[in-house]
Amino acid sequence: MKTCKYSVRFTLAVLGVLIALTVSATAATPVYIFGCHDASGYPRIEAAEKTGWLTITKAIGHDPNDHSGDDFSLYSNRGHGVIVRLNNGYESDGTLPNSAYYSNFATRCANYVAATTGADIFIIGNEPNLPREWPGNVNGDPATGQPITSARYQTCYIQCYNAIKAVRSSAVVCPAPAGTWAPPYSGQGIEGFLDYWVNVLNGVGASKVDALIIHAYTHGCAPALVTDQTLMQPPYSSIYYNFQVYKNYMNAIPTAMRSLPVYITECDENVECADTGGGAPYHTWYNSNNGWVKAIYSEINTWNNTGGNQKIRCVCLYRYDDVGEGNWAFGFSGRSGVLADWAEAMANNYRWDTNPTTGTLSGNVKDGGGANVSGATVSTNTGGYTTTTDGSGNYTINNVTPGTYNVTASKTGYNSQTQNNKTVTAGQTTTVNFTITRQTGTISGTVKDTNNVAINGATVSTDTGGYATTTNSSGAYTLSGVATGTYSVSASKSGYLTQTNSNVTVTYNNTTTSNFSLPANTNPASLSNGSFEGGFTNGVANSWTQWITSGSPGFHDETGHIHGGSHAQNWISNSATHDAGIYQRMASGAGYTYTFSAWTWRLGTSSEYTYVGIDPTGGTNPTSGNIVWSGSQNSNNTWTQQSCSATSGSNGYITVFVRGYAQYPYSTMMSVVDDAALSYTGGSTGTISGDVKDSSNNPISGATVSTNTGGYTTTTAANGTYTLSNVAVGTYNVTASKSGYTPQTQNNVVVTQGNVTNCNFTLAAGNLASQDFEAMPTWSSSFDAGWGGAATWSIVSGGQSGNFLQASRTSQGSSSKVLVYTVPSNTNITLSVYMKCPSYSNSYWMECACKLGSQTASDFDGNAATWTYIKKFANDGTNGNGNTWTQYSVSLNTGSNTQISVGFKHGASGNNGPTVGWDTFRIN
Ligand SMILES: [Ca+2]
Ligand SMILES: [Ca+2]
Repeated sequence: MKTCKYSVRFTLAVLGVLIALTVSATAATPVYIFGCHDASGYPRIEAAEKTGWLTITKAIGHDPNDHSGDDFSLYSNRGHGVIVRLNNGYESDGTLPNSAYYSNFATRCANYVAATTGADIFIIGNEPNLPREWPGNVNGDPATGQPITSARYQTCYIQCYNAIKAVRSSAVVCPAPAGTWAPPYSGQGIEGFLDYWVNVLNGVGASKVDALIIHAYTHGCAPALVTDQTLMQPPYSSIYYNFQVYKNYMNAIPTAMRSLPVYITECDENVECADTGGGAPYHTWYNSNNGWVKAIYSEINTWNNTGGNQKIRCVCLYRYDDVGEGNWAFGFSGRSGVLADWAEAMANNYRWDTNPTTGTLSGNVKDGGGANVSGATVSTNTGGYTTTTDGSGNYTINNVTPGTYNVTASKTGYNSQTQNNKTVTAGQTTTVNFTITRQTGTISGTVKDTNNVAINGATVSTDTGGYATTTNSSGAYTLSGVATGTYSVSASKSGYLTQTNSNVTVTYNNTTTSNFSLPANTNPASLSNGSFEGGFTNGVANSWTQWITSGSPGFHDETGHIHGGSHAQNWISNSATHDAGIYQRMASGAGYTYTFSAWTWRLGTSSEYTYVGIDPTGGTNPTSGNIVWSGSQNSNNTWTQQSCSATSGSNGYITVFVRGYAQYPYSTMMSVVDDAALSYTGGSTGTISGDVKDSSNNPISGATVSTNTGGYTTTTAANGTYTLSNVAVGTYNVTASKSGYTPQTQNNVVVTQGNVTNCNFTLAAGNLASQDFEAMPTWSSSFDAGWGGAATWSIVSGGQSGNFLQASRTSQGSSSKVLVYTVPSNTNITLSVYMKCPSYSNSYWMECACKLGSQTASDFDGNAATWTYIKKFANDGTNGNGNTWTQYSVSLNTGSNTQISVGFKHGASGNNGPTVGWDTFRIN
């Protein structure tokens, strides 16, 4: 044997910028054979006007509680096929973990697949016959680490396959490719690479292999090496030394797997070709458009078009990203010659499906406003084809039998649309786009104050969708044409506190009533433009309104007689009497004692009088008896400051007045006012407001917010906000709480008169229920099967934390205990428990399971199939966990149930069984 080919892998945050979405994205199946290792090469494939294949390596570890995944829909939505290689880790971590953790790795693989969108082809590990892929290896020394024998690989693979299929039956799960040309490691029980690969396939069996993965290369960059027939030396004397090695693999595929898809996920020119002209780094890829890439794809295209050959769906060039190790560089993204060679190769329409029998339906769904609609169902009238749109409103249905279809897009809350007589042709994509319009309803109601008096001109608006209107003189409003859905509706008006009604649900063609009762504003009034420096409109200072009850004085911007600044307000009659002035109405809480003052100046005679006044009820009639006036002032040609005081009521407004009264018709009767001011004392209430969020910064609606004294309490709106108004001035401890969260209290929240104190909360998710087994719980029910003896249940020290629940027995039998917990309905919950169980050669079972509703231990014994296992150990299944405390969990939705039953079981047949333990049970 001349050289051994092996590949080195790296930890790569290839997709660190992608955000995991919960939308479903249909994986794509490109018809062309082009591709590369690493997702970032896709623009090159698109530049060739092709869709292609992207191989992506992920190190996912083996934490069974890690539920993270990836969103590859960026690529699948563009029609690219995504092949994800699932590694435990790299280098000494091993492509598979130590065999003690195969079960955990299988759970982690299933978790990853369940949380991943835009990909449906998954490879379990990589080149496991190579020592540098073994867990614990030191620099690939075969004397180190735990060898991944063919038998070990099969054990791990079958667990992974079963776990993945349980969460996504449509996933395509593939055994790892072999490390091509690797020697046998007889001392470690590792066969030659081809025997190893075939033994894995035969050992796993055709029922658990969905596709096949191959790695093939040349030993150099000459294009002739692609078809070179040189053979290796013994013991591999029938194996090709260059790319033709792929035929060794193809010819070795077990008969039962001869119809499966085959993917070549690594292919390069190998290190002998490194163009070392400039020294390190030594490139795997020779930077030349010498036809090597064209030869590779031509070779596979020839294979696919020959006789009944098993189709090879892609060759992914290894690798696009410009990464390396030591002196070696493996990427070709910076190799312009290789890129040109690849582009010219892709100009060929090499298809793996050389005789397509089906076509594709694809398109987009928008709403009437042109926005993409995700989650819309697109289906055909015949053939049963259906899918849902992704987060961008796009859909693709592959493998559609050619014919003519009526295609319908529909979604709850929308009027569906059908496009008739759409023709699907083999090997082609038929584009069918849709516009579906929202179904609408109406929200109507009234806005009144807390005295049940209509509020005219209040603004009513929704939190989303931009629906808004104002109330009429009866306080009534109607929002029509509102898209169906649930809204938070707010009513607001100056002088009042804004009120929000959450969870207002609009249904198709129906009217939903949402009424408001607005408390008056609690803040003190604030005077605007008291300096009269803020501009004039038609002679009247901005923010002020003129009033005239007799005569017809003219109002002007006074620039000659000024108390401060350069402007003042005047009103003048010539040889005529008048009673006139200006007023300003302001929102105000109740209980404030206001002092309104202004500097006044008069020209004329002693018959010209000025006054200032306050209407504490907010009226605008200058003759109202509600107005508290100052004394009069009639000193000529003199600035005097006049003032008055009044206490505001609960109308929500006060009005301040300035009056000039010309009693006799002298030649020029002129009043001037400047530097008006409003101050206050008193007021006795303020406001506490803020929001309640969870630890992910998402709003928590329906949380209760209350004070420790005074009885102030409210609940948060849909956006998590709350307002406690009319809170007596003082210091409070404010608590926010909601089921499922740990309550939080903010101490020493100070409320000052008329002011809003902000008080926000972040609530940590808390346990819905817990059982620490520090003492024997009060069991809801217990059961011992009639055919044997009872187990011994005890609380002993040495638990995962503190004490734990131990079960043992002195004879055969099956014993169950059940705890019933109260849970909220329609809520996603996770049950977790720590268990320990030794492996045991004779018949036994040790279980923890749950079932919604109030159930008995007898039901757990007799109807275990209707229970959901959190974990089960048995001699003929998962045989213990090394007697090591390990956490197991299961998640479910409570639906209409308000109780859940949790069962603990210990049994053995014909012997005593092992001694087992449970600890730290949680419902979150
Ligand atoms: Ca002024
Ligand atoms: Ca404990």
